[in-house]
This record gives sequence, structure tokens and C-alpha cells, in this order.
Amino acid sequence: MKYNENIAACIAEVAEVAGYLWQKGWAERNGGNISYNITPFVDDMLAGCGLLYGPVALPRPFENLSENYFLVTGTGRRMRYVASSPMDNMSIIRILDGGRAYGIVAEKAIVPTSELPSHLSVHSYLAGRGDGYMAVIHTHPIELVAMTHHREFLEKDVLSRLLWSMIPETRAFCPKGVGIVPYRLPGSLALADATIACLDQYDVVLWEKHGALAVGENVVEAFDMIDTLSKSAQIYISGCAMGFIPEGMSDAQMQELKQAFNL
Ligand code: 2HA
Ligand code: ZN
Repeated sequence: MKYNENIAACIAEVAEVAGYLWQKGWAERNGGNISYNITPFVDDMLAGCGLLYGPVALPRPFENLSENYFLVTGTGRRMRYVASSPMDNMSIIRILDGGRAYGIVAEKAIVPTSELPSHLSVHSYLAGRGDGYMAVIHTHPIELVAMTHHREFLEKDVLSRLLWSMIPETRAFCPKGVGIVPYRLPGSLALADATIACLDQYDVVLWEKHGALAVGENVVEAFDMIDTLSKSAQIYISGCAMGFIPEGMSDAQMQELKQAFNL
């Protein structure tokens, strides 16, 4: 299918980031999923596409996403194959029936991720906010997930502070820190609701004992935030592996950064 250059760029961006998720070891089997709101780029060609699959009822209505279009990775699909053959492993869906259903309009009938309830709940929340955030990524970053197995790190902002203190970049590029979503069943509306409650304050949330979800203006921005936090987690764990608890930057050093970079 011949997509316009904006949609082609979105597809290429999802493929690029899917490749990173695989290379990082964060995407075992079909782990993780990506969705991208491409509504502003929809042209007559896409708007004229009939349904290849559906309509499929959504678990709850998303009225403010009615007639929106999303690129969504497919259920059971491998990130490594999203990277090498994007439109064989994801599809474009259109939200129908006033937000009560979706249908696949391009390019093949690749059924969306099992985490569609979380992705659409987050997109609905972001659309309501209206600040141009269009991308949602969910992945399984090893060290960050490991850290959610430690009760102490699940207390509010304990992990944010620790990860900020490992390297100045994390304080600078993840100024909101990381939220914690208590364990909920994967793919459930309970997980979706706990996630959006956390996004008021954070751009990245960790799903306890499961993974990370990040939002951003685009897929690369969302990936970069998880990557930056993951680097901090790796530094912390490297210190522990060498037999010491890393000291971390002091509060005064972090305050200095905050002022210097207007965070
Ligand atoms: O796509 O990661 O959380 C598989 C998952 C579910
Ligand atoms: Zn997952």
C-alpha cells in the first residue's frame, strides 16, 4: 500500500524502535507492544479504506477517540519481525461506532495487541489532555522490572530519586521520574485504569513485576525515556554486582541540575 510520507514515517519509526526493543533484550517472544495515533495524517486514501476485519466491540467506549486511526502492533507478534517487516506484524485500526468498536482498515488483518485496552485508555486520556502526545510503548526492560520485585522500591518516588541520582542525564531527560503501577492482570481494564491514574504525574510508569509503559509526542521520545531510566538501573545494579551500593548524586547536586536546566 502507498502511504503518504507522514504515515510512512510513523511506520518506519515504529519499526526502528521495535528493533531497539529486541536488541535490548526487552522483547522476548511477543513481549511488548506499540501504538501510534496517526489521525492527523489520515488522507482520502486511508479514509476510503473499507474494513478488513471487524467491527470488534471494545471493552468500554472511548468516545473521544471516535474516528481516530492508530498504528498498533499485532497480538502474538514479535518485535524483531515488526522491525524487519512492519506491516506484516501491525495494522491500522479505525475507532468506530462512537468509540464502541474498532475495525482494521490496513494493511492486513493483523489483530491488535492484547494490551489494546491499556493503549486505547491511555490514548483517550492523552487526547483529553490535548498536548500532542501521540505514542504509547509497552516493553519488558530487564533491570527496571527486576527493581519492581523489591517492596521498598515500590513506595512513591523512591525509585525516581534513586534512578535520577545515578547519572545527571536521567535527572535532565526524565524530569518527571517514574510512576509505579501495582501488579494487575496483563491486558485488563484494571491495569489500564491504574496506568492512566499515574500518567497525570509521570511520562513513564513501571507495571510491578511486568514491564514499563511510556508516552510521548512520538515513539522515539517514549523509547528514549525508558532507555535513559534503564541505563540508571544498570548503573545501580553494576555497583551492587561489584559489592557496593552506589552512592548516587547528592540532593544538592540534583537541585543544582534542576536549576541549571530549568527542570
Ligand atoms: O504483548 O507484553 O503485556 C505481550 C505483552 C503483554
Ligand atoms: Zn507485557
